[in-house]
Amino acid sequence: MSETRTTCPYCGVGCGVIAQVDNNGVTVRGDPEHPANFGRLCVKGAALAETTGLSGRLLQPMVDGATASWSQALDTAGERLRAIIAQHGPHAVAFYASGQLLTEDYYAANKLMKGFIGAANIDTNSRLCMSSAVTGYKRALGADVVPCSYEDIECSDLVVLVGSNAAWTHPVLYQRLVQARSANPSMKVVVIDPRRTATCDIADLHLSLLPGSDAGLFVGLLNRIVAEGDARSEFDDAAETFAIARDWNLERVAQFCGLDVADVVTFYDWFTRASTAITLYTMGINQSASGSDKCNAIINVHLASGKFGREGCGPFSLTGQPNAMGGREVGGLATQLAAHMNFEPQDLARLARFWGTERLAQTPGLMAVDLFEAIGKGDVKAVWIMGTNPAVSLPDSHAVCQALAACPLVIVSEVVADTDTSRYAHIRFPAQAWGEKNGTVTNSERRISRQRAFLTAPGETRPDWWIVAQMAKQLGFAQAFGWQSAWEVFCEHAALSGYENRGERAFDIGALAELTHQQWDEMTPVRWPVSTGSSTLNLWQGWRGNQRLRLVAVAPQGMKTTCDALYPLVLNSGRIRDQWHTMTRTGTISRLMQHINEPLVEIAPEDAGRFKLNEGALCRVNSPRGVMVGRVTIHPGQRPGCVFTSMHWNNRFARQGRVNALVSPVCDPDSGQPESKQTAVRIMAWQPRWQGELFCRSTLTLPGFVHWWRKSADNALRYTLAGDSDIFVWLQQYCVAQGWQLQLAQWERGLNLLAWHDGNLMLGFWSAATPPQIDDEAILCAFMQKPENAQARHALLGGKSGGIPADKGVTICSCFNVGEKAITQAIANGCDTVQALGQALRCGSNCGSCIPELKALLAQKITLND
Ligand SMILES: Nc1nc2c(c(=O)[nH]1)N[C@H]1C(S)=C(S)[C@@H](COP(=O)(O)OP(=O)(O)OC[C@H]3O[C@@H](n4cnc5c(=O)[nH]c(N)nc54)[C@H](O)[C@@H]3O)O[C@H]1N2
Ligand SMILES: Nc1nc2c(c(=O)[nH]1)N[C@H]1C(S)=C(S)[C@@H](COP(=O)(O)OP(=O)(O)OC[C@H]3O[C@@H](n4cnc5c(=O)[nH]c(N)nc54)[C@H](O)[C@@H]3O)O[C@H]1N2
Ligand code: SF4
Ligand SMILES: [Mo]
Repeated sequence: MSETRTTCPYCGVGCGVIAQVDNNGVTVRGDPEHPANFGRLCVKGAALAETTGLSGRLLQPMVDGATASWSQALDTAGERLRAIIAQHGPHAVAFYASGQLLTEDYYAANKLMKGFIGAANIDTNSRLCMSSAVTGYKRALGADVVPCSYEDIECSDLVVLVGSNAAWTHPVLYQRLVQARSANPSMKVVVIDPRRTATCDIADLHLSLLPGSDAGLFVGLLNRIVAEGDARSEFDDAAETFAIARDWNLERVAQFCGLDVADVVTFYDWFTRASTAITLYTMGINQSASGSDKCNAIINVHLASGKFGREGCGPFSLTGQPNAMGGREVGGLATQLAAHMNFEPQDLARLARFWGTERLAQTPGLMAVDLFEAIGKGDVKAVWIMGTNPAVSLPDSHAVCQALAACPLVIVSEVVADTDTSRYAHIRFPAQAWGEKNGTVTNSERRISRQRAFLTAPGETRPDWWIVAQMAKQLGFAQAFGWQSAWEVFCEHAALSGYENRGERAFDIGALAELTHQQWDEMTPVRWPVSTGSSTLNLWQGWRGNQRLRLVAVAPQGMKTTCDALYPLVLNSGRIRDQWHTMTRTGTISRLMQHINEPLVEIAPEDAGRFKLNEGALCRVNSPRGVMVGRVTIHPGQRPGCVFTSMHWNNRFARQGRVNALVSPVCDPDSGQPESKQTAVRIMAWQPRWQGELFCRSTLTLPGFVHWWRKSADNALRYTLAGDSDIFVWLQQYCVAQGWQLQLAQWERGLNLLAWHDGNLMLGFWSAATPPQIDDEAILCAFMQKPENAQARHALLGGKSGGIPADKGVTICSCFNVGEKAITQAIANGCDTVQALGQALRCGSNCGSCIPELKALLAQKITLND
């Protein structure tokens, strides 16, 4: 048995994980000594062991669809890249990287592109995520510094969450907040979000503002701070900023934001009177065509009110991905250089000196959305995609897919074999996954932690930094990429951060540059700066030559999209509790699929009535760019006029489940971040002729006339199907072609087809005019056993006497697999608190992420009794 301390590869909270490997396989638990989580894990972290299997992994390099050796794949990729660079120049080549790469991988990719290929066309998925926050900090503070820590949240009197559903997206941090709030009765929590989310569970005030209107609220708050006469005004541009704010009186704010004046006043009173206040903001702010301004509107109120640079205070942009912050440190974005340097003469000269290169890119490269447009136009002819799935996550996915399909050279470094993006790849490199690779990540509070390998790397997988270094050799730059291990890359990165840095660059971990390999292996989590000189940040002092801090004059703008008679609703998109992005790792884990297993379209009761949509009905959501198909769920927490769906579904898990097929690529001019949160759409109910549930043993390629949603279940795959044309002929032909025996029958609500091989159930299909409510557990048991006797087979056929009762409802508690029906039963039997439910069923007693839902079920019961 062995135990390894490592870090969770999902969200930016950056929880420490202890992985244990023994004869029974891998188990994980929270690291009690890690300062991000002190032993806690959320359900995604707790399910990490289940992701370490090899099914679906990319284990071999591939060239033009055939497996290849590393030397063949590298030779071919090198040859094709060299040819494109020779003919069209370095600007015809681009990298598209990810905040899920480790710092060492990221550093290597950035160095190769900017330092040696000589163009700055390396951008990353952080453009879709953090770039507005980066722009906001750089404009105000002179550097990309997050001026807060998790402890600041715990000791603040007022915690404001804006555009953040932290209960689901930063669950362990949210649980720290829940605990701090119950320990400190004078703490208040305000949530600002058009939707009432699970995060509102602990809110003293929820401001359900109009989508996109946040800047108005914060500029109005600045007005109030100025009006009270104690605003700090020693900052650059203070006079201009205050002047604009004076036009934003309460009535104007309330109207602009669609809020009651009284609620706005409450928020302003609390903020101005609190001795400490901290604002946490994420995608509801950043993902906007004026996201940078929104970030500055938030930073302005903290600077002007003096709620900055001291305990319990500050504008705290939470990072999403596990290493979004590391990417910012290495200069992963096309608009910056490594180690917090910029495209300015001194920085360019310094970096060229350090890297020993004469080819350093001199001007910024293309930002993500522009980059894919340039690929579409043929200006960029080769793209290397590492650790991200742009065919799903970039806006306007049809255009992105068309660009990739037309691109002469697409290289993809991936851990899984089949993604929406890798379908377009000419060359595929198999990367090592979490648990196999070594390196570092930096979390939201600037804390650097080690990810450590505890499994042998399978097949031909390699670390991402190694693949980059090999490619550098192919391109003739072997000397600058001679590293033998991730440790050497880390030390070079640390040395660069301290290089000629006399306090001008806030990111300084120069003191770590001399770590021995063993010291690096044993490194405990540390917050930067860790410099050889002073290692604290003087937050009130701007960086880059001690220039002053700045207020940014913000003229509030609304969303860019406009609703009209044809597209009357605003579509909002984001995350659900148990899935991670494009589902490549979480979508195949049964227990993470049980909470929400389809793309749900949440709509307010008023709108459901207006557009004749019933709970559970299928619907088509259209924008001028595309369509997605989802299932309606009526949610009183939706603001009328707004709908919400998740960003997760994609062509591997559904037909027409991609929300980005609808989203337009309109971006913030300063940060380049797309407005993923607001798209004008219409919704129409779709009543298919039949709906069905299909269970089988391996993935199916279904015919184009069927809509499908793939769901994972233990020991089988499950597809929910719907269509207008008959599928039975297709299914029968498919089963016969496999050599299976067919059994067809009528059940009480429709048709039923079973396919057998050697007494094993290979495929089962139940259809009806409305969703067939069947007991999937009984069916899954049949997949595991040989249901030889006639009675067992009859039960599967769904005859009236058969054992196909209704299902157990959605899984509310994924930690202990407790379904909604068991919970409502327990409530009916007298459980009237979350604690009582926990004692009866264990639900909610581990990570706590489902407590808001348990409370909602308890409240429903009370309403019924009323
Ligand atoms: N379970 C899970 N957790 C994750 C991830 C995941 O995929 N799954 N991904 C990680 C990553 S990379 C990221 S970036 C973070 C994102 O974390 P969050 O930003 O918390 O997540 P989202 O669901 O994208 O959006 C947050 C909220 O913004 C709200 N919103 C939409 N429009 C507006 C608006 O105009 N104003 C305001 N104030 N709010 C608005 C939405 O209703 C939503 O509730 O999550 C991280 N954690
Ligand atoms: N409409 C809409 N769109 C959005 C958002 C939204 O809220 N709404 N959110 C945006 C945000 S904030 C983000 S961060 C993006 C996320 O979007 P993506 O980055 O596209 O999503 P992931 O599924 O995390 O993609 C990561 C890929 O890397 C692979 N991978 C995992 N580990 C490794 C590794 O070690 N090495 C390599 N080479 N590959 C690896 C995974 O299998 C997966 O295919 O989506 C953005 N898109
Ligand atoms: S909160 Fe984030 S880092 Fe922590 S276990 Fe959950 S997903 Fe992983
Ligand atoms: Mo993100």
